[in-house]
Order: sequence, then structure tokens, then C-alpha cells
Amino acid sequence: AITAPGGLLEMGDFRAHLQPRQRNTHKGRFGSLAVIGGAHGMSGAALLAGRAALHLGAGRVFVGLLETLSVDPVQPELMLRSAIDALAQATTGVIGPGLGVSDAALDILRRITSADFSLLLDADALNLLALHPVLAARVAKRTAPTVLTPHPAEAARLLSTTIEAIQSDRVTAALEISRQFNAHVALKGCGTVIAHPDGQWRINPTGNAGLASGGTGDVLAGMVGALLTQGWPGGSALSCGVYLHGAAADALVQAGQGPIGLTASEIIPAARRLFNDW
Ligand code: NPW
Ligand code: AMP
Ligand code: MG
Repeated sequence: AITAPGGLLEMGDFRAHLQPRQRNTHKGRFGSLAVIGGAHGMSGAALLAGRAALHLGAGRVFVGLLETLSVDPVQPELMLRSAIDALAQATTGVIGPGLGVSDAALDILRRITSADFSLLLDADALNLLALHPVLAARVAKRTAPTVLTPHPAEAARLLSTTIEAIQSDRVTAALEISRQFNAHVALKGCGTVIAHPDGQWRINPTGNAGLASGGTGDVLAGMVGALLTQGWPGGSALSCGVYLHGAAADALVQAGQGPIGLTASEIIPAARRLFNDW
């Protein structure tokens, strides 16, 4: 079902949206992002996404946790809230990192998917869509941009198939999810496939095996959320975020900080450095 030629993702796919900061500007110009997730034992996932969003220039980041925490001591700039309160403050959303699949998680997912703003769904938000087809059908009818970032197991749940079937034809799987949800999709893993609702697709050449550790996907979600909240179109935000995330990991390996033992947290400042150079 490949309807348009693909190819390798390159900077030219998103370069037009890279903008220097004006001198006379303020945080209100760079968006308000809600990152919703962090059920018991998984608050780290939402905090990683929130930290990543700050480091790629989001104006304000509200992290809406299902578990109660009042401050991130490593990143006190993050405004920690209940999930409902974070949603009320935001103009853009990221939902899923560490969210779990509880009734409370489903409730906040229902609310955020009916908001008329750019929205990225990752991790347990995708698992909930696979479990609730009526909600999935509503997501497909959203008019504001929707971005989905499944790894192969999440993609298999969304398409009711196996990881092996997904991996045997990753481009077709990514395009099928994109078509079903009318969304920009990154099917993650070695050679992340980006698929767009118009049938275009790309394979990301950046990244390395150092990314195969817990939390790297949560960082990617926050990075793309930061670009969305700064006004990037969905497809360009996803393309830039995926390319930059992998390029940051490549820079760290070049500097001898991986691939073995590379951590998700280290991707964040490395991505900021590259992004300011571009
Ligand atoms: P296997 O083992 O090969 O059969 P799940 P999760 C497969 C949060 N986190 N290629 C692989 O299957 C997340 O945000 C919290 C092939 C693997 O075992 C979620 O909310 C953290 N297969 C929640 O945890 C840090 C691949 O998928 C299985 C693949 C659960 O998310 C960690 C795991 O998938 C985590 O981010 C690939 N490239 N990639 C925190 N610090 O709080 C994955 N698989 O069962 O969906 O579990 O991804 O760990
Ligand atoms: P997640 O599974 O949600 O934590 O996401 C993992 C992130 O690391 C995604 O951005 C993947 O594309 C990336 N990743 C994992 N393994 C590799 C690999 N072997 N090569 C390149 N990227 C990878
Ligand atoms: Mg993940």
C-alpha cells in the first residue's frame, strides 16, 4: 500500500522550520505543553519527557502526573500538576509516558484527545487506544494534528498483530497506522519509519544501539512535543525530533559515551547542543 516514494529522512525535510530566536521575545511565544503520564513507579518517564521538552525550547511545561509529586529536584523549572490541572493549562499535549492503563489513565486520555490542539500519543496512550476501539475511532476524526510514536510492540497492539509481522514490513505497518488514525507516525526502532497521512514516508538514518535502553522513547516524545508547542506542523515536528534524537545519540557515541551504557537523560543536553547549532 505504498502510495508515494519514500527515502531517507534528511535535514531538508524540516530545515524550513528552524528559526533563530528573536532578541525581544518571551516565554509566551514558545507554547505551553502538558506532558501527561507518570503512574506509580513510572513518574520518571513523564519527567524525562518534560525535561526534554524544556531543553528543546518549550515556553512552559506542565507535567501532569497520575502519581502525586510536587517537584522534580533535578529540573525544578517543570511545573508538576495533577493530570487534569496540567491539561487545563496547556495549548499542546504529550500523553503516554509511564501513563499505565488504569481507569484514571483512560479518563485523561479521553479528555485530551477531544482537545482541539496538537497532540502526541506514545506508550500507554497507544496501548489504551488498542484496548478501546471507540476511542481510537474518535482519535482518527481529530482535526488538529495528531502524532503517534509506537515502538514495534505498541504498533503490533494497534494493528492487532505480532511484533514479527510489524518488523517484516515496517513501512507498510507505519503507513497503515498513519492511515487508520489520520496521524503522523514514527514506527520506532533501528531505522525508525516516519509515515504521513498523505502516504509519504521516510526512514531515519540517525541513531544507534545506545538508544536501546529505558526512557529513550520518553525523551523523544518530549522533544517532539516541544517542537509542536512552538508551532511546528505535526509532520515536520516529528521528522526533526526523530532525526535530532538519533543525531544526539550519534554525537554521544562519537564522544565515547556509548553505545554501551548511554542513558536517556544524556540525550537531552546533547540534543539541545545540536539544535542550537542547526
Ligand atoms: P520482546 O522483549 O522483544 O518480546 P512494552 P515499555 C518490544 C514506561 N517507561 N524491536 C520488546 O519485546 C513507558 O513509557 C518508564 C523489537 C520489549 O520487551 C510505558 O508507559 C520508564 N521489539 C511503560 O513503561 C522507563 C521491541 O516491546 C517490549 C522494540 C511500558 O513501556 C522505561 C516492551 O514494550 C519505559 O519507557 C524494538 N525496537 N522495542 C521510567 N523511567 O519510568 C520494544 N520492543 O511492553 O510496551 O513496555 O516499552 O517498557
Ligand atoms: P522506546 O522503546 O519507546 O523507549 O523508544 C526507544 C527509542 O530508541 C526510539 O526512538 C527508537 O527508535 C530508539 N532505538 C532503540 N533501539 C535502537 C537501535 N538499535 N538503533 C537506533 N535507534 C534505536
Ligand atoms: Mg516508550
